[in-house]
Amino acid sequence: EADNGYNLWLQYVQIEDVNVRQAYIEKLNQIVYLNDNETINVALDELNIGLSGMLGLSDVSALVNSEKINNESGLMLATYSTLSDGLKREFKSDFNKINEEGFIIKSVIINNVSQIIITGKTEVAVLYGTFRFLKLLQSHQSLNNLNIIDAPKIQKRVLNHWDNLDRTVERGYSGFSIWDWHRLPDYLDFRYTDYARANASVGINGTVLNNVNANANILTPQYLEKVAALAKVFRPYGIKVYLTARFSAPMEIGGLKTSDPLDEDVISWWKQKVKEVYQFIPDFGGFLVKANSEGQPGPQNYGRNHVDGANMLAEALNPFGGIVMWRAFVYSEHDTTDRAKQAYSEFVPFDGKFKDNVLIQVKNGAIDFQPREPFHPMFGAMPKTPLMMEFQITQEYLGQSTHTVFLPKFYEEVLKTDTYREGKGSTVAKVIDGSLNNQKLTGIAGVSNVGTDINWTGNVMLQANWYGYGRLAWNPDLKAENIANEWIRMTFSNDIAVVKTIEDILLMSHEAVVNYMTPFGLHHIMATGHHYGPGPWVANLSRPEWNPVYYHKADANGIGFDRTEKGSGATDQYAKEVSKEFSNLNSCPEEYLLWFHHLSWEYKLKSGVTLWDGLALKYQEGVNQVKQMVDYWKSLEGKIDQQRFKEVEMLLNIQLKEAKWWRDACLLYFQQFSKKQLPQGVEKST
Ligand code: GCW
Repeated sequence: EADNGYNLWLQYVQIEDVNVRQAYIEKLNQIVYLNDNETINVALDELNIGLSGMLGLSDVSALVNSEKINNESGLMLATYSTLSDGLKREFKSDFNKINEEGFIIKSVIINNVSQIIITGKTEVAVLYGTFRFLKLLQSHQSLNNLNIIDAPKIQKRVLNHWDNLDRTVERGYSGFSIWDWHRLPDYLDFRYTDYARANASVGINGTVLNNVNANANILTPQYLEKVAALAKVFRPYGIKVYLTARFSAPMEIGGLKTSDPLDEDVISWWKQKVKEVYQFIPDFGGFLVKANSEGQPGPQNYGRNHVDGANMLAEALNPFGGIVMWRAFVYSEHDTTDRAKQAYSEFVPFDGKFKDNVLIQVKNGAIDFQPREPFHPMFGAMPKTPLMMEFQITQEYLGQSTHTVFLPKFYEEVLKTDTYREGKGSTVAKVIDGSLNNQKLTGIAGVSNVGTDINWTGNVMLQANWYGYGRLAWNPDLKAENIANEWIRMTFSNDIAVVKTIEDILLMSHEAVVNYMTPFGLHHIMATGHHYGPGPWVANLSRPEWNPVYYHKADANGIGFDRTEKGSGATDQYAKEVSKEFSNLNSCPEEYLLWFHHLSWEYKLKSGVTLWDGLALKYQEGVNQVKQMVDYWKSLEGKIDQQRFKEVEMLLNIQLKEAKWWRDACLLYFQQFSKKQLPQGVEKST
């Protein structure tokens, strides 16, 4: 059989075991809904697709009614306000535990008949509960005595699309942009709805439609009309639309002579523009801005600063409830000592200066979405400013859509790291969910890996990264392992052997890629421009901090970037406990060794081998891990559909070939400096 992967984790294939199916069917004699609303309607649509698929029911809609419960056992969808007084009382303490988007799924007995109630304060909460309910069936769990109470810990759970208006996608490896601007607003591709379903199923509630490197055209009425059409499709699913705001828009599309954020005409131009946007899209979410970064215009072009720029936009959006997500990804060619220090130096002094509706969006690490980076020192360092996490779901530096890398494992690693900013236990997750400093506004962004490929992400295994990002955005304390488990059950199979095998592959994959690309804290040694494959030798680019040699600093004496006090001093940007840990060779985790230290080739690692030998062995370990992944995958033949089996098999084989390429290229290159033989156990170049 074939499965092209289009249905993501919303497969809803028929449950094979008749007994399991029958047990579910007996619980679902009717589906009652008490709110007549477009969001409840899409929840009912989803139940229809899900239950007819999984239970083989021919007419789910016949079960649906909007009347109060009679004596059939079944499912009831209702917001708090439509619940009976009795149920309101019964659920009171549960409702106290949830926010506007949280839901309750509970088994109750009404008139001697058992009912499952899905409720929440809003319709969207009920929709989220519906997806959770369907997940119970997707993963073959019991529907007895349900008592699930869950609510998102982060408010703005957003995808960032680096999609251009010509449908190319910057750093996108899954085809073209799914936004068909040419045929919008009147032609609504069915993908828009399925995209919304997928996002809502994991609780993603916002999407920035266009690239942060963009011109201002998206803000013209011609495009706003198209944006409004997309917003209309997404609205029932609780998804708000956001756009990037190019700082020079007042000049580019407004005919002004300046874009100075303190200029009266500029201020009123933006106010007018924002008003217009809200006429098209009344629930517009707000702007994402990349300013004074990699050539993008910004307030500094006029001698102003990030606060001037962000606050000017924030004031324009404020009357309508919109927010500004101002990116902290800045580095300048004028400061060449250590790019890793620049965002912190530029932003931290502004703590407390931004308006209430501004979030500062910070990449997980201080360089740029490397296979592994220590957490960005800004996390925890701006207690009076809401910081938003920016993860990259698309794999710019991680083998793009060819290599299988399960990113939730890495996201989890970052989120649970302790910043020590308010003492022990000040994890990055607590900075992001606002609990560390009592933030009123919280957010998280993931740079999307979605495109026009039939299976959305180019490689079905990477659907797990979209899914897992959403799950962690909902609850940054979730375990990657559990996320993998549920994703596999929904996407491939509940067969224990299949679940276990794919779980093993996913959970080892991130460490594998780090090992064969950038072990021991090496970073930014990818080929120039496209960032695919190795390129540690590149040394001639116009900006020094674009050259891989700037980052690894390999020479006859050793390798690594000294960021301790003897070096760039970047370690000082962390809380003193963390700074000490990273600066001191005895306590610095070996994962970050060469990120923070320049060490001789003879340096003794914890295992007792020299750095050179250890490095070579790590590259080999990465290759071995991919071999293992290939073997594990092969054992699935016949246990999952042929199409996805074959596709992933081919991709894993490419990954193996390229893991060797990485190992060989990097070791040959570094060997010129170390002048040492490869240790035993490392295969010779192929
Ligand atoms: O990761 C780098 C990418 C750029 C990207 C930039 C950014 C959108 O190479 O393609 O531009 O970061 O995050 O702004």
